[in-house]
Amino acid sequence: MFFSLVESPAESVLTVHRIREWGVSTTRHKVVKFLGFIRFLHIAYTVLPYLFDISFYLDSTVINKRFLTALLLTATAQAAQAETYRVDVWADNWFEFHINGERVAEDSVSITTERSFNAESFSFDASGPITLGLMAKDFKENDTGLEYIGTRRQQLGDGGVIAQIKNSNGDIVAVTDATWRCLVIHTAPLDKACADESNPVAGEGSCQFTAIDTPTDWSTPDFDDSQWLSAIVYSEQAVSPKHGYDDIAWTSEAELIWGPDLETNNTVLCRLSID
Ligand SMILES: [Ca+2]
Ligand SMILES: [Ca+2]
Repeated sequence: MFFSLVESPAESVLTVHRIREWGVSTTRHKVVKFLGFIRFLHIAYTVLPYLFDISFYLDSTVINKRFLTALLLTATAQAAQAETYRVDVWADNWFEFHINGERVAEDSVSITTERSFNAESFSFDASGPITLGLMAKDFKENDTGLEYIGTRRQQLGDGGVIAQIKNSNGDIVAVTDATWRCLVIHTAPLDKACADESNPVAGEGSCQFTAIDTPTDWSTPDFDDSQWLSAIVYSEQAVSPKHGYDDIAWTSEAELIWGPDLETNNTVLCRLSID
C-alpha cells in the first residue's frame, strides 16, 4: 500500500489508498486534510488579517460586506478541496502508477511471478490538473528480452497495459488510449531470431538490445514529452488479456496500449495530463 504527499504550485495535496478503503477516512487522510486546513488558515491570515481580529466582527458597519468576503473565501477554499479518483489498471506483466511525479501505486504481484497477470484498483485524492504516469514492464529474464530461456518454451514474451480513472461521481476522467505519449526505454531482442537461438546471449548476434535510463522527473507535469510517440493501441485479440482483466468493468473507451512492438518493447513509460 502506498501513501504519498506532493506539494506543487498547481496542486494542494495528494493522498492514496487502496480501493478496499474507498470512502473510508484513514488517519493519514485526516492528517493531510488537517494540514490543508492549517495551510488555508495561514493563507487567509496573510491575505485578510482582519478576519482574525475579533473587533472586526463587532463593527456592524462593515460586517455584512466582510462577512460576504469571508463566505466567498470559504467557498473558494472548498472548491479547491481535493477530489477522490479511482484507478483500475491491468498490466502484462507489471506496472507503476504515478501522479504529478509521485509514485502512488505499483503492481502488487512481482514481475518475477510466472504469469503475473492481475488487475489492481486504488484511489487517490488530488486537486487541480493532474499528470498521470504509467511505467509498464513485460517480463524478461535478462537483456535478451526472452523468457523461459533454455526450455522448449523459450520466447519473446509480450506486453500490454490498460487503465481507467474515474472521479468520485463514477465519471470517467481518463483512459489509456492513443492520446497518451509513450517512451520505450528497453527493447530486446533487436532481431526476433534471437528467440530461436540455442544459447541466446544478451548483446551477441541477434540478441542485441537497447536500454536507456528512465528520464528524471518523467511523470511530473512540467516534463517535456513532445519527443515521445503516441501510444499504440492494441486489440484484446492481440494482447489476449487474462487473469484479472475480466474482473474490471472496463469502459469501452479504455484501450490496451504499449510501444510500437508488443514483443520486443519490454519497458514503456506513458503519460497524460488532464485538467
Ligand atoms: Ca518481451
Ligand atoms: Ca508478458
